[in-house]
Amino acid sequence: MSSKILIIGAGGQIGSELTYKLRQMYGEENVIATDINRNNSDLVNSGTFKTLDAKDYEGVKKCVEMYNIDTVYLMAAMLSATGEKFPEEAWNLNMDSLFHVLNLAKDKIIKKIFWPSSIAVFGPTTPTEYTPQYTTMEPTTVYGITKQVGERWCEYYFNKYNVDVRSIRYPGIISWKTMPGGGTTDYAVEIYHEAVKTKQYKCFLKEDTELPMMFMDDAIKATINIMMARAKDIKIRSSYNMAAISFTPKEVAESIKKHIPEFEINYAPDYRQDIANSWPKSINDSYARQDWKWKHSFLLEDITEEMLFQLGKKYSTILKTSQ
Ligand code: AKB
Repeated sequence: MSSKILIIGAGGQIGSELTYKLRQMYGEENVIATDINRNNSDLVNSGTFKTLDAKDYEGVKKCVEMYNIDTVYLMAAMLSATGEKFPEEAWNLNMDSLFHVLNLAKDKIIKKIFWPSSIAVFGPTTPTEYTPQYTTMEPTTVYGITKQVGERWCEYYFNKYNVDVRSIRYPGIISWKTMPGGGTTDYAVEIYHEAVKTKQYKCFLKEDTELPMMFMDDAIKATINIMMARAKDIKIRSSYNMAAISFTPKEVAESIKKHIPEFEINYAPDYRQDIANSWPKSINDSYARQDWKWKHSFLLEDITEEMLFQLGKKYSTILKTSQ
């Protein structure tokens, strides 16, 4: 029997691309996209879309029952930078939505859950180089706290109620279709947009801030692969470390300059610098590579080429249609 999938938070950076990919794989009628707002018009017009607040248990349950959903991808979350401005809202959104889907699975209304965690679960006392799966975790952001607590609950629901929940600790994700919103790693997307549009970028992190990053295609591949893996191969039920590459703002700028020599970057670090300083520089993801055969494909130069090519097309179309 084929899956009936619900994506909560489908309008966001990862949710939107996941929706497009899952629709290709399972058919448009089997993938229901939902979000609290209808801002992402490409997504809203691409298939079945419902307005849904991830915090509203009755709304989520109604949607699950209406469409006979068996699998939920819970992509709604308030990220690290915005979470620091609205700590209580971040806590409520990130925790309530997780409990709603965990409880639907506990009550056997759905069968399987994907819930993203993040490198934000780590903190300043975590070893920063090649951060291991099991290590000191003392996150200092509200977002990081919600992800760490969420991981504990996922493992608890698996152990206690046999809930099939699977999770990855995403690094910063780089993509060109939908903008990220409210994260500390967002600079690594904005920089490409500004390089194409204005050939200059003011970066909110220092030039030598190294963070783990990944291209969207790799992130989508990982998300789908962990969900397709056999349940017995998913040995970690909190969340898997997952890595691709690590780089600094200076390194991205240099890679952009190979294509746009006149590109200029300057640095004006703000409150997000402290968040970035508390996160790992690189991640050891050997468990993901071993258990469900995770393997990344895109390196920094591949990402730069693809981002500049796709954004070049996107902005020249916008320019043409506005003339
Ligand atoms: C953020 O910067 O908050 C996110 C993340 C690393 O989880 N992109």
